[in-house]
Amino acid sequence: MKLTKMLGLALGLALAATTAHAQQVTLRSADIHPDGYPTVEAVKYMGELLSKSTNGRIKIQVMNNSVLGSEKDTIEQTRFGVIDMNRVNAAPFNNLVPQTTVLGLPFLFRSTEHMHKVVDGPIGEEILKAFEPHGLVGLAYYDSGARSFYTTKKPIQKLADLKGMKIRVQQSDLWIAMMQAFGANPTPMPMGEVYSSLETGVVDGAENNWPSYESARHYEVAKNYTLTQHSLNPEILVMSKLSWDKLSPEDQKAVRQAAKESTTKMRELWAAREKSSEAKVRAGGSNVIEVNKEEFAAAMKPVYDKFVTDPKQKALLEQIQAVK
Ligand code: BDP
Repeated sequence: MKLTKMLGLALGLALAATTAHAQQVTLRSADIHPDGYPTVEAVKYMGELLSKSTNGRIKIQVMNNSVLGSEKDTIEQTRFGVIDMNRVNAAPFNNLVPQTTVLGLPFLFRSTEHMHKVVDGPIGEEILKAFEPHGLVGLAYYDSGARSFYTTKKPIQKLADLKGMKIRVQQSDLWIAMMQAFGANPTPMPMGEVYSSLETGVVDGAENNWPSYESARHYEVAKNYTLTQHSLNPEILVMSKLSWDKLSPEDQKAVRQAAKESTTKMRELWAAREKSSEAKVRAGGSNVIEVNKEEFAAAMKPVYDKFVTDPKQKALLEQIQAVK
């Protein structure tokens, strides 16, 4: 065989191999939440869209219920390509991708609408791009509502009640500093350990949105839910850069498109779940407490001083605040 013919044959085989490879892909996506939780259902929906747009070539397998580990662990596995996709709250990304920190700042967003405008616009885009140097591709933001405190024994009725209380926080320096500014004693731990920690008194309380408070059954052991609504930190859907790089540019486009469309679905699912979770915990006997949020917000200056330091961050914060 002539060399050129041999080369042609080899090239042909190689191409066939890549096409065959590109033909069937199942992306494994991690989530700590159970079936039916909006984030889980939104990624499943994204999988349906993606399967449709690629004629069944690319599928998503959602591996939820923490089967792949805690959020911190799955973030590492996603960076190393062991997991292809991951839906995690912005907080556990804070230390790895500092640009995400701004999203969780206490009392930053005036409303869900304000948060949507920020993440849907150029600021949101810029923060998603910041994942790439860390082995991750930012795909979409999902709603996570407002986070509020809940406690097992002493109800929080005013800021001073938090003094010295052991409060579980997500594994993020921002969240540790925030709890300190509230006067509490922060105890960082993965979500999966919170129920038993509340039950056994390792912590006096935690904080989360209505759906997580309900679905993780924390309301069974921490009956006082205080509506501080201190942060509207969104969820973020990412893909492993290693998995991403294996896709053709067209398939990457299809993934982005499906992720984007799933956001709309997520917002509908979220709005409904917030209501049903709230109704469920109220019916379950939770003591829901209204507070003067201004008093809590006024204590947050040290958090802003610590995390918004350089001129770039200050400018970003001002841009966010200026979004109408
Ligand atoms: C929930 C988020 C989840 C976080 C959890 C937590 O959906 O990603 O892990 O809070 O507090 O609202 O750890």
